[in-house]
Amino acid sequence: MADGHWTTERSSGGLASAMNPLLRRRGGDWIGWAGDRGDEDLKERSAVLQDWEQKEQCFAVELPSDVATGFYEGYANQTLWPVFHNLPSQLKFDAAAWEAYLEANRIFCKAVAMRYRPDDLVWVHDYHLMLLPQMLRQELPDAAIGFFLHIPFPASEIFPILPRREELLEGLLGADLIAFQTHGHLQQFRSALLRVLGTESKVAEVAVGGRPVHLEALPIGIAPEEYTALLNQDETTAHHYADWVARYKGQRVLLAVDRLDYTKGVLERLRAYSHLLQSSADIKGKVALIQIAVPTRERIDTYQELRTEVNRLVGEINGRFGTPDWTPVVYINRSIERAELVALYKLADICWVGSLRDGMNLVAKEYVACKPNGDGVLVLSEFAGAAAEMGEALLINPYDEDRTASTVERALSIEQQERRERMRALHNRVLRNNVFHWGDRFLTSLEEAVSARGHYIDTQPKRLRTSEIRDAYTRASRRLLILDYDGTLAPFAKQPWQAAPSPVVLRLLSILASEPRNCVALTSGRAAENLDRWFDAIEGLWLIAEHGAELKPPLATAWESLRSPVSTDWKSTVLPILEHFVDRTPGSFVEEKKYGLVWHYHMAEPEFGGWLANELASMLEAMLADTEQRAFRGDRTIEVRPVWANKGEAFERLLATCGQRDFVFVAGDDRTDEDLFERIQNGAWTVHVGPGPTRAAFVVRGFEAILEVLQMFEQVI
Ligand code: GDG
Repeated sequence: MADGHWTTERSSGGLASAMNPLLRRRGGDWIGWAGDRGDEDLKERSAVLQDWEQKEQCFAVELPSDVATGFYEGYANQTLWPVFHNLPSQLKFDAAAWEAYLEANRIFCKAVAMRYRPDDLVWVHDYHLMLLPQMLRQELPDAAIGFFLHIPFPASEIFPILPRREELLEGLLGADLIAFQTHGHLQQFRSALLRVLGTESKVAEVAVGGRPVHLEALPIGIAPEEYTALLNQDETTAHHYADWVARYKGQRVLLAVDRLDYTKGVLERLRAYSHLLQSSADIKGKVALIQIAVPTRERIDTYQELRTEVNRLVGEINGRFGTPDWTPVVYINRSIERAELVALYKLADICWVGSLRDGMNLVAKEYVACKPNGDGVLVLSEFAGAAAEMGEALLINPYDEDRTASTVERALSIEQQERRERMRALHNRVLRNNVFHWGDRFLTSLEEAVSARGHYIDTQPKRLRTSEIRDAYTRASRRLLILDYDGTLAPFAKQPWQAAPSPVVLRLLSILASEPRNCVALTSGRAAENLDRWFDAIEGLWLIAEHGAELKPPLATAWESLRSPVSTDWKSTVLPILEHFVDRTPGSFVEEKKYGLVWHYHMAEPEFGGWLANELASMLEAMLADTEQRAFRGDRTIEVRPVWANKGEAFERLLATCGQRDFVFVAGDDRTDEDLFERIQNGAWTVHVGPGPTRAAFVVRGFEAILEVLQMFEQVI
């Protein structure tokens, strides 16, 4: 409401700044919340909104007042916002606000479904609507749904703090594409999936049931011409600029533009500035910090407190250092016109972005766009997403106030040539990676993700048909059979030593291995001694131990390692961690093998064991990132071993001796067998035992089905 009448205006936040030019150029409907209704004249309000529908293709979603408050000021901005910015001390949670968030997402879902037409692309924006992708998936199963997170994704130790974390992740996984501002945020999301849901993912994809969800890092850009046009041709901008050049004559201008939000580091900046004025006597009277702080979320206490504290600090600095002809901080606590903003960008010698954490930060890019000649320095927080692609800026840790002050001092005295080289590199990149490029990439990735669904379904495994495989086996003259042991030829036992092979398995292996047309290999994650004890007596059988780390050809007396020499120094670091988890998880234990260490939790309370396994897996993932070892999840196990120790590598070695084969049968039940399925070309009978995602061509329900197939082979003469 303004002067008793309803008005509409485009908001000045980052999302609006990015999407407006994109929508203008590409078209599309914008469906968004129209803001609080209050109790005012609703007829007039509806008329204004209808006008926007017709003229701007902006469709208002109305939220009842209590829902709006719980949703926006509650769960979105007091629970999600602080946690996603790694500032959990600011978190406030209230179950009623969560219900409102849920309800607001439902209302959005209805609004989208109502406007949806087949072949539309639905693009959901930001943390307010994290449940919407899944809700839409239920309502519109075939729709193309993309989600972009404008803010950062929190660190994996912080995300689990979030009340209702599972629902949020599941909500997002309804999308075909989930995109983030940086690779770092994407990695954090993957860690959260692992830690909270126990869901493993690949760098760019996670499988949800029979559906692939694509993951991508797509840093947002700006529409540079919206700034350069004002910079070069706008009279108002030119006026402001001329006025201010005269006004700030003899002073260097430092500029800061932020929503007045605690994540933007306004207080930290003011303190660093105070430090600078204190420590560099010759700077006094020669610099001015212009701080634009746009009011935001003013109904939330923390924001009111921030405003009070900023007012106090500005007063303190000006009171302490100011003179009758010099104001050290020019503080503007309202939104200004774009023309004024551009004039300020043009004027400023330094733009100071001090976010404590930020998805991207468009101000950094807008400033750079307004410096075509390279005259200006960007001082940028390393915790803003923008830092990932703006390495030529002078980077700061905004929490380190005296070092930040030194960097700003350096920015004031940087050599012209260096300044221009840095700024020109930034300028070219900002122009190239603009918002249109970002939008096109998002929509193209979404389309690709949707078309990959078909391929995904085509590559889903089929049920194994015994008659077909019998014919193929019978016809073949050079056969290769590779069989996993635990879970594939025998049921899982609670303790590894309880899983001794049954007489049936021993007989089948002996008969099949003695058939001259066959080359038969038993692969296992078990240690070599264990396989020797059970299977050494079977003539003609290849043995592959520790997932492919070691191999023993028929009749050989010694095992061959796939790599040598092999260092196992890493065990001394990993073992204490696994032992710590044994202490925390009654019923679990550690198995030490030659190449690997395994934490088994079959006998632990399943939910508790699974929960700690998620924690262990993500801890090991981070710890082992730069090493040759990885943590692999098996059936209620977590195993640490070298990456090269896999069944796929052993397969190559096997082929080198057995030669090419016209019938290849590979059966396995867990993750380690997937390496093999992946390596083997089309035409092979790759069979996955049990439920769960797989790259195998066929599936069977349990180990009994594999024994039936082997019995059928046995009967073929
Ligand atoms: C979120 C993420 C991410 C500011 N003051 C005025 C004004 N602005 C404009 C700026 C800029 C935008 O507001 C602020 O964008 P940011 O990126 O800095 O931050 P958020 O609002 O927090 O946005 C952020 C962004 O989404 C996009 O994905 O970068 O990390 O938090 O465009 O110019 N505009 C006008 N007057 C002002 O006084 N006209």
